[in-house]
Amino acid sequence: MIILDGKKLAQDLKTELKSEILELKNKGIVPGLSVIIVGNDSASEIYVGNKEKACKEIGIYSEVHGLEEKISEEELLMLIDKLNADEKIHGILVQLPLPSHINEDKIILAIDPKKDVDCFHPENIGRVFLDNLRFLPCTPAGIMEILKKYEIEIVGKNVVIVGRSNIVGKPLALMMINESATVTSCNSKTKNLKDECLKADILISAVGKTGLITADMVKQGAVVIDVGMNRNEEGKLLGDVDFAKVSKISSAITPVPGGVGPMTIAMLLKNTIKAVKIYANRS
Ligand code: BQF
Repeated sequence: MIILDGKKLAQDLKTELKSEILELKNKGIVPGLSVIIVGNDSASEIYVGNKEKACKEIGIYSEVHGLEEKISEEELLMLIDKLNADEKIHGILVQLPLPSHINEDKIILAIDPKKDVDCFHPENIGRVFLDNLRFLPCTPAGIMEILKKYEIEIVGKNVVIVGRSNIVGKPLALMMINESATVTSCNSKTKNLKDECLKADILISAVGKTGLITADMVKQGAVVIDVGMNRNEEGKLLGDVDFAKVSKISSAITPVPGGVGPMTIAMLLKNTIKAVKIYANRS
């Protein structure tokens, strides 16, 4: 049984990206990422901290705009307009969730699609649908990269995805279809989740529920990707998968922490460097 080491892969990728950034710097270009965070959700603060640290590690200029919970939608839209026009900023990211008085869809629509490094804008999601790519959404891209680096075949495989969020499950299903997998998308209304999961050659859980995927739901030799990011009472990070038992059945599995999470961050960095090239070809 192989543990899919996302942390190691992310380190390798960062080393590659660092040398790309050095080349850009020789041309007088420093990639720039602007992160907007509203309010003080503790998980969001950790994620934004991870992004800042990763940028610093490889030489991306990053700025964090920490806004008060009570900021108005108009003020937030004004900041986005300003960043859209800012020449030193190539990528803009709004950390979700936003407070309930702000319309997330409206905020995402305001981001210049050429700076949308999270790949949340409908134009960029449309490009994922059409396999006509600009950016890829970070978590699904991280999962595809893990499979690629470990030479896990996708073509013709039964891929079962539990969870259908706009950020992970849905775009990942599109990307798996584009790679010629046979894809099943499951959700909380799925009639017999266990039977669906048992068909998977590659099983991906992106729900956010500790212990959702148990050993009896996994086919012998399946590859298991755990996107769950749950914190227990002691603040310990846990996935959706019962790792101890499932890892005895699977042929390969991602741990939490150290699996998909670090690759998500690495893909954000990759998108930010891609944004520099997109910016150079704007107009
Ligand atoms: C690790 C995220 C759910 C909802 C919104 C490294 C991260 C997490 C774990 C991280 C995530 C999850 C992020 C590890 C960003 C991934 O070592 O295992 C990094 O910072 N992530 C986010 O920005 O929003 C989320 C999960």
